[in-house]
Amino acid sequence: MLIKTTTHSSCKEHQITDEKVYFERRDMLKKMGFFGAGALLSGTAGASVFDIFSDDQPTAIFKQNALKYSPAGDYNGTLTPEAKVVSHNNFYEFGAQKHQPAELSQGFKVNPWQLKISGEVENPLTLDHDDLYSSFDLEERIYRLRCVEAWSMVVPWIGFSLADLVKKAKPTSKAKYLAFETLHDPQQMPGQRSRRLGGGIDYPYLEGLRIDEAMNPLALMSVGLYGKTLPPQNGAPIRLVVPWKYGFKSIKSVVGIKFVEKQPPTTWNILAANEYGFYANVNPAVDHPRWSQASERRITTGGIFAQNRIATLPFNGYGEEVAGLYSGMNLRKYY
Ligand SMILES: Nc1nc2c(c(=O)[nH]1)N[C@H]1C(S)=C(S)[C@@H](COP(=O)(O)O)O[C@H]1N2
Ligand SMILES: [Mo]
Repeated sequence: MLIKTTTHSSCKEHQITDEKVYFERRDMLKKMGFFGAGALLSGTAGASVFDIFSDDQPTAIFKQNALKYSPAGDYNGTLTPEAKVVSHNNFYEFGAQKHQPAELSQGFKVNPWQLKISGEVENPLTLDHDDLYSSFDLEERIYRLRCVEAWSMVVPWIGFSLADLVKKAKPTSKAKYLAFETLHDPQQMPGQRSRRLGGGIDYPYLEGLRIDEAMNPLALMSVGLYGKTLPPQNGAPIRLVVPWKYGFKSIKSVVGIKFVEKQPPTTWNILAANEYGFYANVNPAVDHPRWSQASERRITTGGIFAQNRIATLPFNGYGEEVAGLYSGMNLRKYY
């Protein structure tokens, strides 16, 4: 990935206010019984609880389950302000500069939407727009996101376990990998019309996971953040979040998940195989050919070059949960 030289120096009161409003809303939901084994949920076991939402504007989603995951390591309650999470983005389909996805994706239509689950499965299925919010138990998970470019954030996602989707699809014994695909719609995605704007990528954007990685409880299909449906720039209406891997694995605006026998091709690996591997596990001991991965800039409220620099942790701090997936593997070779 190219290091961009555009800076954003917005450190504004309202970003802190966003966070305050978020926590106040959480408190309110808590009082209303939406957090934990809420009273309103009794008798509706298995049903998701969410409010009426419009198609294009991020709106509130009520979570069903108690918070099950929280970031390890240096995390001390500091979320990246919502205003940063939705304005400092990598989504090359809407431009390769950090500020462009928020600006160029605002008319993006996410309803109707179809996510097709196909390939080596007994139960192929298609999830329509509304199914994305109602087919699986939604929960909130606060994860660190570590971009391969050496910046990071802490994001309160809403979503469901990818493992739940895998179980529903019933993989055959031949299914060894999952191949993910982003929407290909040059009319809506200007980066797919212009190689310069789209960073030279051949679209659609492709990603993949080994099936045991997909089954790990940390792997999340996200449909929201900060208590609302995903804004377009963060991958509406549904995107993958794999917190122990570099951010480029967390593919946005997914329309296809195919279960396959062989390791599938992936976008950044196709573009520069010596820089971006299939595994892309966060690893401070293996540098990118053009920069160190030993530390990272934690995005807080300021510009991208003025952040506190912190040590990068193996598997982004989730080693306890995922290191076992790679036991015996040479992580320098399989970067
Ligand atoms: N389809 C698609 N998915 C994508 C990308 C992209 O350009 N296109 N960028 C990736 C990269 S490099 C990162 S760091 C994360 C950023 O997610 P965020 O903007 O929600 O923080 O999305 C990933 N998913
Ligand atoms: Mo990234």
